[in-house]
Amino acid sequence: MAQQYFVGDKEYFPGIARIPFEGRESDNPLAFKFYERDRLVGDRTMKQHLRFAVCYWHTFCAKGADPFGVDTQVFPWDAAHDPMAAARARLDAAFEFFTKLGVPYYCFHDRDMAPEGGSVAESERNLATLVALAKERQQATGVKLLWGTANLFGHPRYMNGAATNPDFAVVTHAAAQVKAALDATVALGGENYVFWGGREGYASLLNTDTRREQDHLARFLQLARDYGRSIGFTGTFLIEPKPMEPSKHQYDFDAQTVIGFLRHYGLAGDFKVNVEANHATLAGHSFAHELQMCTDAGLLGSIDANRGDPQNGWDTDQFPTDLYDAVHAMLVVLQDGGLHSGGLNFDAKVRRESVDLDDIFIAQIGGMDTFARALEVAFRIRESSTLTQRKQQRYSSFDSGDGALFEQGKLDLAALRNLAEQGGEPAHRSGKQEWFENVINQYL
Ligand code: XLS
Ligand code: CA
Ligand code: CA
Repeated sequence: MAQQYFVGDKEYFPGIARIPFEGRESDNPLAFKFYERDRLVGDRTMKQHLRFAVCYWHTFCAKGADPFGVDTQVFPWDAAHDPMAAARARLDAAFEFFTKLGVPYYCFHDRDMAPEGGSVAESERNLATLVALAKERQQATGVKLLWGTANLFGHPRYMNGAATNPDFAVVTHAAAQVKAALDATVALGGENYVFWGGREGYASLLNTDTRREQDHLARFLQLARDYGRSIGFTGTFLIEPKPMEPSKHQYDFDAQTVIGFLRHYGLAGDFKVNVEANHATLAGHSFAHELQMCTDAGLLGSIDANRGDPQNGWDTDQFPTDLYDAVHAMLVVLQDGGLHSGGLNFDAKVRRESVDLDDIFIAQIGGMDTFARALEVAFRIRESSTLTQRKQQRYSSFDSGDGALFEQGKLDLAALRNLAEQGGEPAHRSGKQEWFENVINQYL
């Protein structure tokens, strides 16, 4: 009997079987060209290196609406009128999708999985009911939770912020939601828990006490950390930076801002950073820059793999296709020793115009193939090119002699002055930027 890849009582993607690997010559849109799960790259398989995750929200909840138009997607799992029945159907569709695609992980917000109730207690019950079902589905399919989170931006009560809301009553509701989302994450064995503060910022400085709000944010994160640890969460808490949208300015602007914040408030031991590519470019950085800043700080937690559109100034959350960019990202990941307990979560959605049900498979396959190829290329660059060596060589004057003494803090400013006098004008040394840039192309 053919293996069944759906776990509920209905198949939501009939006609689509488990996505096979067919290699780059294949013209089957529903096949991997580069991602071969069990293929070894160094001492780990592609699956172990890449730790792919599907995001629940864009994939099964977002239906193509934009500020100028209503939904364009019609999803079969939304047919039921009762929100809890629809949530159950969505869960079954989600696990069928994860299984057919062959991803090891997924990520979700509380409200993606279960509808908000009329009270705190009812919302908690709704979530707990769906979490129990998700646990069964995880056991049946082997799919695991990369991270859970709470949606602290959608409900109108959060219009002035959640943990940073000027009204304490709203802060308590945010706490209730995070508490329940942490319970859910622990129940599902989630490896990380994410805070993305879309409305933790301001629209106007004139009406905002930014100092108090940032203190409140830190206090809130401390309480969440303490609660999480008290219920047995041993994973990593992650902050996901984004400079703006929906707020004009978000406190978690970019990686370096978050790193400074975590260190300032004593949170760096439990929290790391979840870097999203599209948020990096919105902050005026590159994806690789954000990854590098986190790696340098020892705080790279996980990755939301997507891309923006350079001609649009907002968060388009498109699937990654730019190989050069992905190779650069994977070079940093490999430098960091891999993704550890993080993963590559495709926080990306198909376009409003992509309305066939197989489009979500095609999109996800494209993202996975991009990163599978990028992994191989980055691995080869590190193995066979002299890129890493040449980067180190640029700093060789600090490896011995006075340069080493400087690094060790054994020279004062006056001593440096005397060395300058003795040494005379330094020779011009080329940065060889174009050579470095060409190496990536050579290995593509
Ligand atoms: C929105 C964010 C969000 C987080 C999770 O821009 O990317 O989806 O990843 O709350
Ligand atoms: Ca985004
Ligand atoms: Ca994200």
